[in-house]
Amino acid sequence: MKILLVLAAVGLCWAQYNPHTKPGRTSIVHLFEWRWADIALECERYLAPNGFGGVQISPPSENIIITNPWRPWWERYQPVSYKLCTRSGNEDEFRNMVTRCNNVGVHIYVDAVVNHMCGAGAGSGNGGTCGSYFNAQTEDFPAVPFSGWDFNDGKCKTGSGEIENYNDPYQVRDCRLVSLLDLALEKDYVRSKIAEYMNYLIDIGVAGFRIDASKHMWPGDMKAFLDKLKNLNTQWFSSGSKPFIYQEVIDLGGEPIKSSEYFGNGRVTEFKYSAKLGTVIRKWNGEKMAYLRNWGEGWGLMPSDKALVFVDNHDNQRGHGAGGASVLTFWDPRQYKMATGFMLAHPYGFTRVMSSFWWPRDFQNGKDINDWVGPPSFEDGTTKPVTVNPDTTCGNGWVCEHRWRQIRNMVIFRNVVDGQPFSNWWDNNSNQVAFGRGNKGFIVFNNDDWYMNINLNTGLPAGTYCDVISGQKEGNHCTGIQVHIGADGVANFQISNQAEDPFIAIHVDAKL
Ligand code: AAO
Repeated sequence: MKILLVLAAVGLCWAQYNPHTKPGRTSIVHLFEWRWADIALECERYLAPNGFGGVQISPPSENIIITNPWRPWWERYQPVSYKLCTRSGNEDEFRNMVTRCNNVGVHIYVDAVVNHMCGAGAGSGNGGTCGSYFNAQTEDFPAVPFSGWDFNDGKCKTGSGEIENYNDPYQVRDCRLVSLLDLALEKDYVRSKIAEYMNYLIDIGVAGFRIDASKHMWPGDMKAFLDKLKNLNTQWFSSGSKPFIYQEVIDLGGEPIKSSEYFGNGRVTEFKYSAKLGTVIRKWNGEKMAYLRNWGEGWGLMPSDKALVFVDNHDNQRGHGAGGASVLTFWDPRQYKMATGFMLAHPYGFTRVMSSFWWPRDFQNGKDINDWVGPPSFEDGTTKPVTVNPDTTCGNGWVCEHRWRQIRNMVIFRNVVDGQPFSNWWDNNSNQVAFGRGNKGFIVFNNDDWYMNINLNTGLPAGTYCDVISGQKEGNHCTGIQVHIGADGVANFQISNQAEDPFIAIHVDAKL
């Protein structure tokens, strides 16, 4: 019995579900393809003042430079070494970003690409973003170093060496994902090199990792390199803090590999959340918002304390990974804001907000032929800075969804209602729904095609509140709709189906 308890305690110690965001900060934002210099500025001028807990950054490790097509965003998922220079910046800029963000209480989460190196057809030369030599054909990466011994070629049993069938877990773990050279994670040497890379980042001060392509690694092999990780840097984190781990596993059901196999290592990306919430808000397949009453585990999603959730990610917003037409993105702003508002108001999961760049989307025969287009850049391929317009939106092709008033204010809403129970659900059996978070916040949606006029019990103290969707509280006045709550906690809500944003959100920090 004693031994069992000790084992259980050890298990809990290394499995990392806690994002270590500062108290009262409950979401992170993926600043996809941003430069380190811009992220440092954004932490100081925007993320910290608005209560964001952290930033998921694009992979910082040296990658191959691809020129055909011209500098696609996905070249960064083809590492050639673990040196820290990429289109986002060099190591000095990386360190500067981590320090400055941590100093204002915004933590950095690294996208770690450790399942593989570059594609088999990547050739050879000094074509990495730090100028490192590599040879994809001989599987030689001297800047790590990795050599042919460190890859899975012998282990993969398919004729092509590629993953041919997702119904065979051995192929998925031991063969190449879209020709990417598959590291032999059963080898202690390979595990040690990966841990060395991650520990280097931990020492610099990062708070955790998104682990790319986790489905393509055996959970036990991942545990082996995660067990080698240090505690977080005590300059910013309390002693004994372990890095936050969230594993990218696409499990929409229908394949033998399940997200649950990875729960022992940390959190897992919940792709069903993205696909299903999009379907509901779009009202496809007979779905309606009333069905969201038992959103979460009740919908077959993984346990809330294991889930990393999002409305869209950098893959599925452009048809990569488990794309699917139901996924909502900034291209459908009205529905996107509603979905993001719902996600941030609802207690399920740890939330990640997407922040994208614009690209010339062009559907031909149902497929976006420009799904590869990289971040806004100059002719020489360097990434353009993020500029900020007078109205606080971004320029230079950066979409900055996280700066949209409705989304930013819902990030704050989530912080205000943190720890409060899901309460006072109401629905009209169609697409008008409302719910609260204890006595701290309340949100109402009208996704029907008719006017909404309803008295609802909010659970909030009496008073006048400012809707943080149509506006916000500024000083002592409200730039948006005002909501009057009576002594009984009841308020009247009227939302036109024609409204720019057909939802209203109030919380105790926006009380007038
Ligand atoms: C590029 C080129 C390739 C070339 C390669 C090497 O596009 O043609 O062979 O370089 O030269 C990104 C890009 C890739 C890019 C790669 C490397 O997306 O296009 O390849 O960088 O530059 C799988 C993985 C998942 C992965 C996702 C894209 O399981 O881990 O594919 N995501 C991560 C990153 C991603 C990155 C990589 C991994 C690689 O986020 O940005 O790739 O580092 C099924 C499986 C999924 C599988 C998808 C797609 O999904 O379940 O596990 O994701 O297929 O293959 C229904 C099903 C759903 C199914 C889906 C699609 O929805 O319900 O389960 O259909 O069939």
